[in-house]
Amino acid sequence: MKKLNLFIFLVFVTFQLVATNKEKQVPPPSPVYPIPTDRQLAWQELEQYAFIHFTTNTFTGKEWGYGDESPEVFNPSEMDVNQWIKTVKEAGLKGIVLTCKHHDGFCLWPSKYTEHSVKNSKWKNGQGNVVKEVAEACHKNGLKFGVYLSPWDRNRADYGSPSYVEYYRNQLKELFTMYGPVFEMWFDGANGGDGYYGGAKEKRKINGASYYDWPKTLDIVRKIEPNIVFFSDAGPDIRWCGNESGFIGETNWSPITSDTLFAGKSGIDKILNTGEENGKNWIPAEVDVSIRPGWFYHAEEDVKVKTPEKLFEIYLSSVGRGANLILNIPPDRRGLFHENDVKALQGWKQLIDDAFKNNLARHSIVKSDSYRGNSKLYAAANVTDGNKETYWATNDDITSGNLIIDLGSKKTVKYVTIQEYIKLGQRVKGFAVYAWKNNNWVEITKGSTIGYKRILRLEPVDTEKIKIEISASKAAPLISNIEIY
Ligand code: FUL
Repeated sequence: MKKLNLFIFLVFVTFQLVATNKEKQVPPPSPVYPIPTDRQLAWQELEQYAFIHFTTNTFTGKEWGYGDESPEVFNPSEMDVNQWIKTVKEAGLKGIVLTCKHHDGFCLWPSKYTEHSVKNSKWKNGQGNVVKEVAEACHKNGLKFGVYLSPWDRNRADYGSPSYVEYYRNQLKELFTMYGPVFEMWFDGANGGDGYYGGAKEKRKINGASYYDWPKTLDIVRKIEPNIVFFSDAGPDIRWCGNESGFIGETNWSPITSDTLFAGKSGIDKILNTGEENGKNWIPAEVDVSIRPGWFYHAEEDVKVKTPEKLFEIYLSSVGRGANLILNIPPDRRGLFHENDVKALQGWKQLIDDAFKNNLARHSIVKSDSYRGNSKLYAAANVTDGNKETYWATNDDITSGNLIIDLGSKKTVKYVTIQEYIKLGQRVKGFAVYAWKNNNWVEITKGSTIGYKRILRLEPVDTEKIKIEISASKAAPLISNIEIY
């Protein structure tokens, strides 16, 4: 009897060894370039954060200050950064990007390089510092802090000459050494031309491609903050989505060929909106949109705050299509988020929580038509294990395939979330979702790209099985996560 036990044990151990060895022999797929950098990946996982537009415009009613506004007008009566932080956190936003200086040139911190700042405002008798307050509150409360510093400055007399670029760089050094860590830097491409310019009151034109000497400027910042991601229309780390209405393309490639993009290029907005299947650079998109019609607070827009439902649509057409969302919430003249905005954000969060409460796929059985080298390392079960580092993959010569998720019993399905393992590049270019109905697979939706995350809203369907079919892919598809709600 004992001998038999030993024999069974040895057979078992041998099997295990063979199996483990076999898994070791199946190498992971090669990357499909371009691929994201670590800092881009960390940024992508934030998914959504707040934008805060605040300057003299809040008190003058403008969207683009001319640059001749007296610093004295900046005087919030009840400013409370803790109210901003609380609202932002409760809404599920992961950070704040603050307009430290907008096009009007007014600085929200007492920069030593200009008099046009909070130090000459009535607020706190010139002793206040919005940037410091926001940065410190973010860091203390586990939120990321980001900087917007408008390159265009309608206040400066020397705007257009080399000394202004020096000024701009000095301010970047000031901000990054005093208020870091900073996760994202926003370079606004807007340049309307006319302005106060120290009293010259004229139209100035700069050569956008050469004036700022961006490589040198970015290098200065990167040296202080190695993990920063730079946003501008075309990167280098993150690109604009091509509109300010709240959507990225249904087809959204993170790859794009940035050296062929320049402001004013015909069709650039469309290219930024979809990215390029064969783009040479990995530059994921960010969707910037305001909770109100304007970027700055205007009392007359209190009744035009976006509804929770509209914000939910925006969530689906940004985060739900593999872009990050930067949602602008402008403080009012008190220096508080207006009650209507707070209410809309609370409603929005509730809609998200309700929609994605119970992941029906979490404990389901998943099968695939094939998996890489028949190795468990790449099996279908990886898409529901809650581990973002594991994924289902096919053999290199197979660029299509399907995953069947068995829900165990009939459930009402409203959303399907799919994620690619983008560390090895974005691959999928065609897919469809099917539901099992009356002993048949019925197609319920289809699309092109998946990328970091794709959330599909369905006509609610009662079914016990969902099939995801990858119909076309640039190389073996790699799916890391599937959720069903
Ligand atoms: C634009 C600016 O001109 C707007 O004022 C706002 O800051 C928006 C986010 O970017 O280019």
